[in-house]
Amino acid sequence: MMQLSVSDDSKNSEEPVYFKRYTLAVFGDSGVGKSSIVRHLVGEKYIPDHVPTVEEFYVKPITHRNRAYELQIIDTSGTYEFPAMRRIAIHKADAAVLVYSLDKPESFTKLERYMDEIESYCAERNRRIPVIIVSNKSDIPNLSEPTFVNTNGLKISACVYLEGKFKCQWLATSAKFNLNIDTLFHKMLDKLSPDKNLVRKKGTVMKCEVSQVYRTCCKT
Ligand SMILES: Nc1nc2c(ncn2[C@@H]2O[C@H](COP(=O)(O)OP(=O)(O)O)[C@@H](O)[C@H]2O)c(=O)[nH]1
Ligand SMILES: [Mg+2]
Repeated sequence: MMQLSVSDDSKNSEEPVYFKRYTLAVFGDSGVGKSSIVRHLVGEKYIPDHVPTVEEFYVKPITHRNRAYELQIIDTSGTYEFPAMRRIAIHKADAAVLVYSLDKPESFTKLERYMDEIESYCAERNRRIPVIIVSNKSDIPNLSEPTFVNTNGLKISACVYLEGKFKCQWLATSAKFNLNIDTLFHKMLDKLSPDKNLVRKKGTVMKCEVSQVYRTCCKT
């Protein structure tokens, strides 16, 4: 007689189990490399041409300190045409990445505007979110970070200036050569993880479908 075996789907489920999901919003002037940074993280090819973004949404499973996380990343347009979309992105975000690049000096001065928006929109909901400032395209030769003179008359780097002014971390990256891209997202997870010093014992890693990358795209 044929035997029927009943499988328990809940036990064999292929659904990944995450310790936590976080939404990150990436802001910065158009052309600084926001999409290239995010594309690199999710394993997509580097595109040498600039393809303007309206807003794209990526989901990236990532293992950090032996725990599986899901990052939901909002890649924004970088123009001032879409203030309502930016406001929604800030409200959704658990953290923000602000990008500038050395080949576009005006992108550095625009950081302040993004920072003001983040602070005022977050204040509406009585919250603060961690921000990391990124200097992208660090591979381009003969371009240097701006320098500033502080109140004591000492010359300080952009990194010290930004960390002092906005009280947030700074990182130099190259999306073209994959320099510091993973570090950026791990630094952010360190800021977001409530108990970052708690490392799981070997062999208790949570399940994470690292190969799976979903992407939805919204274009006008
Ligand atoms: N040299 C160099 N070029 C980059 C880097 N990241 C992006 N780019 C180039 O800069 C342009 C704009 O990049 P994109 O990611 O579309 O910028 P976005 O508008 O901020 O999303 C493209 O031509 C990219 O190939 C980088 O790290 N180094
Ligand atoms: Mg883009």
